Amino acid sequence: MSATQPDTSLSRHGFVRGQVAAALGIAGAPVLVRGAAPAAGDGGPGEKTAQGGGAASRASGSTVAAGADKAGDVPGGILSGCHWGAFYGIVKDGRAVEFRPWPKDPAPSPQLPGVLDSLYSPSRIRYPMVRRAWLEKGPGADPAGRGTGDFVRVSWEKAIQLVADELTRVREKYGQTAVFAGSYGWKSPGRLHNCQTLLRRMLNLTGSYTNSTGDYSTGAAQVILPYVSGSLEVYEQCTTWNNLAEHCELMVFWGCNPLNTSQISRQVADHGAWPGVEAMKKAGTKVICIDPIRTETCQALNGEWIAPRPQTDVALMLGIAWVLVDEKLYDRKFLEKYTVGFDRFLPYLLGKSDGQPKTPAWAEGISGVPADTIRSLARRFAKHRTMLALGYSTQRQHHGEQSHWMLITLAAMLGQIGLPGGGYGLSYHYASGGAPTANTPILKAIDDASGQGGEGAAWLAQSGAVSIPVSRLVETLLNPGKVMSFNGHEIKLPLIKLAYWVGGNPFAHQQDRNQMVQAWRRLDTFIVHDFQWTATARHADIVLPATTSYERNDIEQMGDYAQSHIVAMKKIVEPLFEARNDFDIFADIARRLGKGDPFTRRLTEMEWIRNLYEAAKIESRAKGMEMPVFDAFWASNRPLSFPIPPTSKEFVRHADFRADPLLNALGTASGKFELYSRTIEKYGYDDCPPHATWLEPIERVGGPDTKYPLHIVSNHPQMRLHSQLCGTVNRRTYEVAGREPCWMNPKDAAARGLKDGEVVRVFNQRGQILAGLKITDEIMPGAIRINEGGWYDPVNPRQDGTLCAWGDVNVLTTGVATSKLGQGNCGQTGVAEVERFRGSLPPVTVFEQPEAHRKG
Ligand SMILES: Nc1nc2c(c(=O)[nH]1)N[C@H]1C(S)=C(S)[C@@H](COP(=O)(O)OP(=O)(O)OC[C@H]3O[C@@H](n4cnc5c(=O)[nH]c(N)nc54)[C@H](O)[C@@H]3O)O[C@H]1N2
Ligand SMILES: Nc1nc2c(c(=O)[nH]1)N[C@H]1C(S)=C(S)[C@@H](COP(=O)(O)OP(=O)(O)OC[C@H]3O[C@@H](n4cnc5c(=O)[nH]c(N)nc54)[C@H](O)[C@@H]3O)O[C@H]1N2
Ligand SMILES: [Mo]
Repeated sequence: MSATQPDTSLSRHGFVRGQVAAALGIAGAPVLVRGAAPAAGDGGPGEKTAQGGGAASRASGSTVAAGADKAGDVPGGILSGCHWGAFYGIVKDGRAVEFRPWPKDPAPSPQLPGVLDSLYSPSRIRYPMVRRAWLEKGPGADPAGRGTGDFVRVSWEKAIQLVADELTRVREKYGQTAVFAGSYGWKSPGRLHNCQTLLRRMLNLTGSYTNSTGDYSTGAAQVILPYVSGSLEVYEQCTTWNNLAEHCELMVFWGCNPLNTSQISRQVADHGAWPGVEAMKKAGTKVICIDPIRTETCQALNGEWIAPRPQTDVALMLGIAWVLVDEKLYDRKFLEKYTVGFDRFLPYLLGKSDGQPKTPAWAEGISGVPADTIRSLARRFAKHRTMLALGYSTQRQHHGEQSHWMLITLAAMLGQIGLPGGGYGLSYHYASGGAPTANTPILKAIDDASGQGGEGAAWLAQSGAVSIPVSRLVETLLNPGKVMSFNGHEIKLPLIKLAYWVGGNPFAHQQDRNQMVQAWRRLDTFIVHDFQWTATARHADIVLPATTSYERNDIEQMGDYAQSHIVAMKKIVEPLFEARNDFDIFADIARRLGKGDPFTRRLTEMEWIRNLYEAAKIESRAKGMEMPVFDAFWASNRPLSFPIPPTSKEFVRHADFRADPLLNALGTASGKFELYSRTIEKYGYDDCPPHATWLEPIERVGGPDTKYPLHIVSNHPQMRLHSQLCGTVNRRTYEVAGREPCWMNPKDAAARGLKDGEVVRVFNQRGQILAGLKITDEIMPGAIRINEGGWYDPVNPRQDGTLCAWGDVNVLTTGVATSKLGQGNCGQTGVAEVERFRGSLPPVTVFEQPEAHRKG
C-alpha cells in the first residue's frame, strides 16, 4: 500500500459488538430525525435527515436502560465527536496533541490527523478582518479586489458593529430579501452550535432574509423521487447489510463507493458500512461495480468492474431494460400490482414513441459498454437476488433526475423491491445507510425561530422569507427579477445585496468558478465566519474567526441511520487566538439589534446542552428506556448506547409496501411506484419528461457537439470532507508536485506524452487550473479525476479566467441546473483537455494567512 493510498483493508477493524439490550426484543419504532419532511426539495433548513428502518413491526415494549459502553472503552482523554466519528482528545500543556478514535469505532477515519490540525494549521483564521477597500470606502467598493488578501485587522467590538449596521442598512435600503442567508454547507455537527440555525435565528429575530432550498448532494433526486416513490428516498434507510449478507446474491454498486463516502456522517459518523461490507465479503456475495473508477469498495470486495462513459448510465439502464422485455425476463405481476405507468414507458423503451428502440447496440453506442455485456447484465440481474445500490454522482449531472428514476424503473421491472436482499438502495454509500437503526430518542436542537411561531420551515413561511434552489445563487445574483421554474411552480428571483455565510464554502462547492466570481461582484457585502482561511473567507468583506467544535461543548447523535449513541462533544482546548463561538457572535449581533435575550434565552452553553439532553431523556421513557441523569452521562466520558431491535437488524426497504400495498401505500399520487407521472406531465418541462428518459447532457465525452475529449470526474475526496481539511497536514498524503492530483489513464497520458508526477494545465472554455498528474489504470480511459473541494487559488484575482494554482475542479465544471424540475447542481458535468504546464510555475499561496500573499 503506497503512502498516498489510505488503508482500505477491512481486517484492521473489529466489529461493533452487540449493544446493551440488542437481544431483549425491543420493538423498533420508526425513527424520524428532525426535518425529515417528505416534501420535495427541503429537508428542513439545511438539515440532513434519515428515516429509520425498524418500522416493519411493533412488538411489546419491554423496559431497558440505555447503557453507556462498558469500562475499558475509554482510552483517556476528552470525549468528543465530529463528522469523522467519535474520538478522545489528548491534551498536553493546553495543546491537543492527538485525536484518538473511540475504541469501538469499527473503522476510524484516516482523516482524523487533519481534524486535529484544523485547530493549529497555518490556515487558521485568527482575528476579525475587514477588506481594506470595504472598510475605507464603504460597501460595494472595489468588488474586483475580493480575493487579493488586502485585509485590515479590527477589534471584535468594531466587527460586530459593522455587521449589525450593514444588515440594517441593506434591509432598509433594498428590503429584507436583499439579505441572503441560504448559507449552505457542511458546518460541524452539534445540536447547539449549529452555525446555520444560529444565523437564521439571529436574522429571524431581527427581520427576514432570502433562504435556500435543497442541497448540493441530491438536488435532482430529492425533488423527483417524491413523485416516483413518494418520499425523498435518498436519505432513507436501506435494506440492512445484515440482510444483504444473508439474502443478496448479486450486489451492484452503481456509482456508489461506501468505503470512501461513509467515512463521514452529517452527525457523528458510526462507520457501520465497514462491518456491513465485511459481512458481505464473508458471505461471498458476487459484486459488480459500475463506475469510471475502480473504487475502494470494488477493490475490497474483488468486484467486477464495468466502466461506462460517464453520464451515460441512463442509456445503459435502458439497454438492460430492453433486454428484460425482449427476453421476457421482467416481472409483469410486480409491475401490475405495485406500479403505474409502465404502459406509457414501454413504447418509449421499444422505440414506438420516438423511433429508437433502446437496444443493447444503441446503449453500447452511447455508453461504450459492449452490447454483450449489457445482455449478460440483464440476465444476471433477473436470475439472481439483486440489489441495485446507486450513489449520488449520477444525479449531480445535467438531467440528473433521470438516473434515479430509471434505476427505480429497472428495479420495478426486476420485481425484487421489498424482498430480502433485493430491490434498490439509494444510501448505502452515505453515512452508513444500511447499518441497523437503534431505538433512540431524538435529540432536540436549538431552533431558528426562538419560540416566535413554530420551528424551521413553518416559521420561515410565516416570516415571509423567499427561498431559491440552493445551487441557483449565481443565477439569482446575475438575474434579479427573472422568473424561474422550479418543481411545478415559479419563483421570482430576488435582488441580493448582502450574503452571509457560515459553515459552508461556496468558493469550493459552487460550479463554474469564473462565472461565480463575476456574479459575486454584484454584492455590496459578503460576510463569512469560519475557522479556516478558505477561498470563501478570502473573498469576503468581513471575516469573523469562529471556534472549531473542539473549542466548545455540544451534544450530538451518532450515525445518521444507525442512531446508535448520544455523544458528548466536549471542549478539548480553549479557543485559539481571538476565535469565538458562532453562538456568541450572533448573540452579540442580536443584542446590538435589540434582540439579545430572545436569542440566548439567557441560557448558558451548558444549560442549553442539559435541556436538550433532558428532553431526550423524557422521550426515552416513552420508548421504555431510562437514560442516566445528565451529570452522570457527561461525567462518564463515553458515548451512550441504545439498543438495536432485532426487527431493525433485518429491515427490508419497502417490505411493508410489498406485503400490503393498500395499507402501506407509498406517498405518490397513486400510492404506487410511478414509472410515469401525470403531475410531471402537467408541468410540461422540456428537460424533464414524464417518464425516465435518456436526454443528451449539455456536454459529455462522445456527445454530439462536445469540444473537449476528457470527462472530469470530481469525486468526494478520501482525505477531506469536501474542502474541509484541505488546509491541513492531510494534504501531504495526496498532493502531487504540491498540487491537487489529477488522475489519468496510461493510454490518455501516452497519447499526450505526459509523465506521472508532473504539473499539468487542465482547461476548457470556462477556465484553467494546475494539477499534479497521477497516472493510474484505476481510472477508465477518456476520464480524468480531480476531487471536489480543492481550495481555489487564483493567481491574479482581478483577471478574468485566471489560472488556479492549487487545482479547484469547480473552475472547470458547468453551472447549469439539472432541469427545471430539480434545479440541482451539475458538479459531475464537464469535459476538459490536459497538457503539460509550460512557463514559470506560480506558487500555491492559499494555505497561509492571506496578508502573507497579497495579490494584485
Ligand atoms: N464539482 C463538484 N462540486 C461539488 C460536489 C461534487 O461532487 N462535484 N459535491 C457537492 C456536495 S454533495 C456538497 S455537500 C458540497 C459541499 O460544500 P460545503 O459543505 O460548502 O463544503 P465544506 O468544505 O464542507 O465547507 C464547510 C465549511 O464550514 C466550515 N465550518 C465547519 N464548522 C463550522 C462552524 O462551526 N462554524 C463556522 N462558522 N464554520 C464552520 C468549514 O471550515 C468549511 O470551510 O459541495 C458540492 N460541490
Ligand atoms: N471521504 C468523504 N466522504 C464523503 C464526502 C467527502 O467529501 N469525503 N462527502 C459526503 C457528501 S456531502 C455526499 S453528498 C456524499 C457523496 O456521495 P456520492 O455522490 O455518491 O460520491 P461521489 O464520490 O461523487 O461519487 C460516487 C461514485 O460515483 C462515480 N461516478 C462519477 N460519475 C459517474 C457516472 O457518470 N456514472 C457512474 N456509474 N459512476 C460515476 C465516482 O467515480 C464515485 O466512485 O459523500 C459523503 N461522504
Ligand atoms: Mo453532499
